[in-house]
Amino acid sequence: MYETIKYQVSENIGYVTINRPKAMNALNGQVLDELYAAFTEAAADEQVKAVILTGEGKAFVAGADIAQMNQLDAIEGRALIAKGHKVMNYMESIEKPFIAAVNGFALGGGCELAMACDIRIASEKAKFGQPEVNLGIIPGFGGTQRLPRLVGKGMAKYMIMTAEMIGAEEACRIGLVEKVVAPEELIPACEKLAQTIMSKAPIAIGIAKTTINNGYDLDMRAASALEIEAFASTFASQDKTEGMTAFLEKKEAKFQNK
Ligand code: DAK
Repeated sequence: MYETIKYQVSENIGYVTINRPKAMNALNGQVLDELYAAFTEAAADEQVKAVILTGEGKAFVAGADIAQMNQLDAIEGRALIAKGHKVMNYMESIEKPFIAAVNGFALGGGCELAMACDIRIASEKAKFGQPEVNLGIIPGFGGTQRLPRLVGKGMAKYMIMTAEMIGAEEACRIGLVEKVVAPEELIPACEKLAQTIMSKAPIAIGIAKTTINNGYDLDMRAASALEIEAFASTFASQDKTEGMTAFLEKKEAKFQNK
């Protein structure tokens, strides 16, 4: 059904793999459309409780498709860029955890796609960069905004203005990824992380994700008000009763997503 990505569900995890290895999984309009469709499937599927996003071959995603971008006029370019924003904003709005399994090059739009995930685990072979200024453009899929929010303004400017590629360990040191593992450990480490998160109360996980995302750009007072209401809504869930009762009865909680 999909041509540029692979999507499968196994043991409550939706696996999305960008599958254009000959073009280093570069993002063209079709990839973005198919990612949006797969994320919509994952969001609607009650069996899916977490998503792992990765790339086939030696790249995670080596950026927007330069061959396609080169053909576009300003109006068409604007449409492509709007499509990218739509996909990445959507990932942040879905109340399920998205884990980026960064297997190789995550450049330009690829680094931006990884940043739109909730948590990033990188293979020791991964490389990150925002090389847009080499092409006479700037990051266009949220990189000027998400990168400084993750690594600080100075480091974001360093990466964007130099176009320098950094390795996985450096990416971890600056806060761009949360963990670095051996290549063969990448998917197992992401699965273990997904299983840990899936063992918690799903409603609380979803509300935590959206409260962090929605509150991040507000001032502290408005963000605190948001947290109060979000917190209160967890008290309406049966999972809250289950979690607290199980603790007091020294039992394991069995969450129902209710
Ligand atoms: N787009 C299209 N093809 C790509 C590609 C890309 N981003 N990256 C690699 N490829 C293709 C290569 O052209 C090559 O194709 P063939 O020659 O085999 O046909 C094949 O993948 C293998 O690549 P290499 O031969 O270069 O492989 P290497 O191992 O030597 O090098 C590399 C791997 C990832 C370091 C290198 O390929 C590279 O530097 N790639 C480009 C990285 C890059 O600059 N990415 C783009 C960043 S800019 C916008 C929308 C979006 C954006 C901006 C504006 N609007 C519409 C306005 C976002 C922009 C970006 O993401």
